[in-house]
Amino acid sequence: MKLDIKPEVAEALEKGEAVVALESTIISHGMPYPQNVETAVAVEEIIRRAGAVPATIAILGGRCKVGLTHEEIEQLAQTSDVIKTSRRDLAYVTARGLNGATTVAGTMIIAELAGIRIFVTGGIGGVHRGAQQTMDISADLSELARTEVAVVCAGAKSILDIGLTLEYLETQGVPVIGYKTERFPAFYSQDSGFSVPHSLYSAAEVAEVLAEKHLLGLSGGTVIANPIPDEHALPAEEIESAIEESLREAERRGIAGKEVTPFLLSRLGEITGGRSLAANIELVKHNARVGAEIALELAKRMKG
Ligand code: PSU
Ligand code: MN
Repeated sequence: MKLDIKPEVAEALEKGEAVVALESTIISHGMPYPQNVETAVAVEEIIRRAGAVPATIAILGGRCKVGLTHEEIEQLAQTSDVIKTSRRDLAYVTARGLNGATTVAGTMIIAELAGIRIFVTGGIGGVHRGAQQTMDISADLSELARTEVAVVCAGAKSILDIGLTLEYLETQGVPVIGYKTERFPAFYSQDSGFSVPHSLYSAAEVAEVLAEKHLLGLSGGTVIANPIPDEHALPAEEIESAIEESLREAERRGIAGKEVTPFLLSRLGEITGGRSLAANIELVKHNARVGAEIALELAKRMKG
């Protein structure tokens, strides 16, 4: 298998220490340069300072990399030949020796292969608005149904249909846990208007549920929904009007398939004058802190 686990990560996994996976589509397609590199590096640093080992995941020259060097992160952030890689793209990208930035789905697959159980990102993909017609439902959701990795995120962006996204996760049996909240967060704001089925109030409680799920032999992932800190949240009305404007533009320009999410993210950044990007960076950092804590608690349980 074309799997390269960075020595530092391999050693931590071997010893049963806390490791946190990170995705790379957020670097290549989710944020502009140079904020993408700065954020990727800062997030790794937060995880390290919390006492866990970060493992940013991507495909370079056809090899699945678990843990990147600073130069590799820079390469991903700057080159345009990086393919957004979800489940359907993975074998093509590795067989052809290409460079791929992994989505939530792609990252979960490689994290599971490496034996990593906790993964931190900004937001998961979901059921797009109008999916009744377009059938645009992110492969992240079906991955959550099958691959046993817990994803710490700030919910899903309201460029999506959050209600349908939650329905889909329920049908697929994916636990959605509100972290210190009873509301499902909407990425830039703390409340999507939907409640979460379950809430937990400490990293230890989350680790306990993940361990129990594993013991029960329940395959599939878990969504840990961690709202953006209040001081960094954007007013829901402001972001909603920016979202509607970007959605109309995407439709007018015939943007479809895997281009939709990157297009909407970059248009939102422009319309909000960078405020959506600033919020995005803060929520990812917050997720990193929480994800590291959960990974540490999980490691403790596995050892004890
Ligand atoms: N949501 C964000 N930022 C992102 C993404 C989603 O707020 O960068 C990326 C993630 O990598 C996610 C992917 O897995 O977009 C979903 O893309 P699609 O909707 O094409 O499945
Ligand atoms: Mn899609």
